[in-house]
Amino acid sequence: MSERTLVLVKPDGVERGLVGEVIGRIERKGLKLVALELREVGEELAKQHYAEHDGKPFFGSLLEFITSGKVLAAVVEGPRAISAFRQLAGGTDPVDKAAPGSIRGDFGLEVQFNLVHGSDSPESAEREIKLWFPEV
Ligand code: DAT
Ligand code: MG
Repeated sequence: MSERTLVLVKPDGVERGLVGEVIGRIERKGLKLVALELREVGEELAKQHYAEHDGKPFFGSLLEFITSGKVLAAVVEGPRAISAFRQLAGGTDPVDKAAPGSIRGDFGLEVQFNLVHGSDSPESAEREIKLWFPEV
């Protein structure tokens, strides 16, 4: 059974030229790109995307960061795509949680600058895909 997930290469990943690296890993895993767009993220979209973190101490800096530069947004599809991409990404903290071999484990150092986003559940995926790609 196929499912869809929302993937972002965040401003640090775009700035560092890691878009090709991330897309390459997604494709080599066997997942399919359904939609792909390089875009700037406004305050409103940022707030809605990260709504679950509203009120946490890092919420302000998270919004500032995600709106600080271009983001590559993608809808990715395949069997167990949500877990498959979360595994490719690695844990949230690139040093303590993300294993070497994962995107965050290979390229990240700080939790805020962890390069990629992937939806964490079917409910999140549906909500986030509607938010970023209402036409898909
Ligand atoms: P994930 O991106 O692995 O789903 P999350 O949803 O818990 O992680 O958090 C969203 C983003 O917020 C995360 O990618 C980086 C940032 N973040 C999380 N915890 C943080 C913390 N303790 N300090 C600073 N930024 C944090
Ligand atoms: Mg999350």
